[in-house]
Formats: sequence, structure tokens, C-alpha cells
Amino acid sequence: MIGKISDLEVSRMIIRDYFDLLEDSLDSDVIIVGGGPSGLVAGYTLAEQGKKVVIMEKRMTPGGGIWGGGKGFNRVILEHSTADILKEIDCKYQELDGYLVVSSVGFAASLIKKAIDSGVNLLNLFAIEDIYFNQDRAVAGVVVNDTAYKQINLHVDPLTFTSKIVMDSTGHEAVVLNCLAKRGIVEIKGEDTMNAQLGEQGVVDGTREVYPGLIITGMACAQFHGTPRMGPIFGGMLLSGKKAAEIASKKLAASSECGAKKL
Ligand code: 48F
Repeated sequence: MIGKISDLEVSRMIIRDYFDLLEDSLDSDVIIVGGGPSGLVAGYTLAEQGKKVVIMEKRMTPGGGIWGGGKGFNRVILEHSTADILKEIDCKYQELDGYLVVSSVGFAASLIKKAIDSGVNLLNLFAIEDIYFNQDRAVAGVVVNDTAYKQINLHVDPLTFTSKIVMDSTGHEAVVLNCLAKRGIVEIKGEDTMNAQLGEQGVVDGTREVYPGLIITGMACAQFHGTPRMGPIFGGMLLSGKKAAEIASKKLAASSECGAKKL
């Protein structure tokens, strides 16, 4: 006998546990929009430091552009300098001619598991449709809706989630940046043509706070700064996530020092 199961209890437990997570996610240190490689790395790094992190991902599966590998061949390449991060997330890799080769499926799964195990609140099927500004006109949260409602074009009003910092980790779509750009608040240059060497460096160098409260990471940086795109090479995304976490961490420390002085 496998054990006694009540269908009603199954529903009750799912609703109870999920709504606890949802309520806990309403106000956090950092909201990361987009659960691709850069967002997942930034998320688990901050969560391991004890920060309250919420990752919102519009698709059912986090992992962003990792899964498909190169042209559907399920392998991706990373620079040798990111071996420590692969070890940190417990992802198997092979060293070939100075590069690291991983299964895209294993890589995505390892990043997602690491984020969840580190205490990130991971909310999938959450589509960000706008930005919340505080009284100082700084980014202080996001406006979210249900992915399915958006897909079938139902007019359902969204909900607002607040945080001290928001990260745009939505890759080529650069959704948060576009919310600001369409109002003339920031300007997006648009990513340049393919070049892996320049593109990878451009993403890492371009990871920064580009507007009060908004840090950009991953391919959103290429969109913002106009640096080149690249193919299935992922080291830059991981290093960008690490750099974004460091910027966020310093900003959170500075704001809590400031709050302590005021008391
Ligand atoms: O695209 P994505 O993987 O972003 P990334 O971390 O990495 C880029 C690489 O995958 C690849 C590349 C490098 O070789 O060129 O493209 O910069 O992940 C972005 C995630 O954001 C989600 C999207 O579904 C994806 O999983 N996303 C996009 N729009 C929204 C969103 C939205 N409105 N709300 C929530 N999530």
C-alpha cells in the first residue's frame, strides 16, 4: 500500500504552501526578472549571503537560452575561467582544447537546483509587465501578471511586488529596460552583430546599475550598451551574474548602513 491520499488534502497543501511562498515574495531585497543563467547565478550568490531573493520567470522552465545548446545540439561552451562556478553548482564538464563543454540540459538543471537549494524564491509563470517607482523615482519593484493571461490577451490587472533592488536578467528581450526606454527614461542601443570574444567581455564590463535601483546583467547588458551578441558561449553570463550580485550586495550594505545611521 503506497499510503492514504485525500485529493482534497493534495489541493489544500499546494495552495497553502504556494501562497506562503507568494506572500513571502511580496517584499524582498532583490527581485531578479528572468531566470536565465545570469539571473540564476546572481540569485543563488545573493541568497547564499542571506539576502532575500525572488526570481520571476515568465516561462514554465527557468534556464533561459541554455536548454537549446547550439542550433538544438544540446551542448554549450564556457571559458576556462568559469570552472570554479561549474564546480560550485555541481555541473559536470569536459575540458576540450582549453574550453569547457557541458550538456546544456545538465547545466540548466544544475543552476536551477543551486538557486532553489540556496533559498531563492523561484516564481515561474510570472510575467513582468511594468516597473514600480518609489517617491524618489527610483526602481523599487515590479508589476507582474500571469503568463497565460498575457498570452491570450485577457485584460486582468496586475499585482505589484517591491524590493530594494531590481535586476533585469531578461536576456535579449531586456524587458525592464524596455519599460523605461518606452517612456524616454533610458536609451537602449540594441545589441551588435555576432562576435563571441567581444560579446562575452562586453556583457561582463556592461554589468552595472544603469538607473537608481536597477542593475542589468547578461544579454540585457549587450542590448543596453550596443555590444556584440554571441553564440552558445556562457562564461560571460555566469561572470555577469557574479558581478551583478557583488554590485547588489554592496548597495544593500550601503543602504542598511544608511538606515542604521538614521536610527
Ligand atoms: O535569455 P536568457 O538566458 O538571459 P541571459 O541570462 O543569458 C543569455 C543566454 O541564454 C543566451 C546568449 C549567451 O550565449 O546569448 O541568449 O542574459 O534568460 C532570460 C529569461 O528571462 C525570461 C525568459 O523567459 C528567459 O528565461 N523573461 C523574458 N521576459 C520576461 C521574462 C518577463 N517579461 N517576465 C519574466 N521573465
